Amino acid sequence: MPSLRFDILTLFPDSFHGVLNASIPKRAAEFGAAEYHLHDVRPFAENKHRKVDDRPFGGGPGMVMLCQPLFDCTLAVEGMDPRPATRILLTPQGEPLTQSRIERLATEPRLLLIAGHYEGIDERVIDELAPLEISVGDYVLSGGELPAMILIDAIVRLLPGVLGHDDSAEEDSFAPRPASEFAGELPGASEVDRVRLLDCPHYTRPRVWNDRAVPDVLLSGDHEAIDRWRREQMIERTRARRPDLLEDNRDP
Ligand code: 9D3
Repeated sequence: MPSLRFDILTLFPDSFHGVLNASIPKRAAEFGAAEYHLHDVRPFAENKHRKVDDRPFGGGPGMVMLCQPLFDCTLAVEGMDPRPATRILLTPQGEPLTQSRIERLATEPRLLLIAGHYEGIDERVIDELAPLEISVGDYVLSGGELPAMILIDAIVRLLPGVLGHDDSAEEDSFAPRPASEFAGELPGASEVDRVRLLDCPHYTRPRVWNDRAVPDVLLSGDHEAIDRWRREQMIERTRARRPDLLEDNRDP
């Protein structure tokens, strides 16, 4: 399996080291499934003060990232490897990130992630680079670095061989499952729909803790009953906490 190459363009390359050298992202690199290349955009600024931003035309608060450093950095970095890169800009204006998007990105050979900072990026360089624009949710962060790390983490854990046992990624709450698995339990879910449900509750020893007992069914040894209970829990919790997931089973 060829490795997935990440090129990360940022003004704060050091902010990535903790995440990339921990846990699953680190394992993915050690395993040879992913490689991470950090690139500081600042050295690409051709002005003498290595300035990467300026005040917005039309006025207003904050600073806007200049076109030139980001554009030149992107082309230089793309030239470092012959594989074509899928360009991705992390931005609050982007398409909301979903598990199906993650699954598709995990099959690409190379991803070039642009993490912006400041109020934004000059629109002309976005038009020129035509990146995929992705947001990680409707809340305000101070830059695109954490979103880029979220994207990397979510992708590399899907790469073959990175997780301990083969099916742990498949069993995730958000992993799609054929709706037929829930025949009769989910009205409206057709054969072809892929249903994403929240996970069921989990328990381990001791059997009673702080007067709280583990549900009897899990101690029954009746695996059919256990499966049925877990499925009911998944559906019930999804109904209670995330009814939106049941309304729209298709995740484009
Ligand atoms: C005052 C207008 N702000 C837009 C809501 C400006 C602004 C806020 C935050 C501009 C940039 C940022 C920095 N955030 C990101 O770069 C970002 C982000 C986010 O803030 N939330 C969710 N996903 C993402 S992806 C990149």
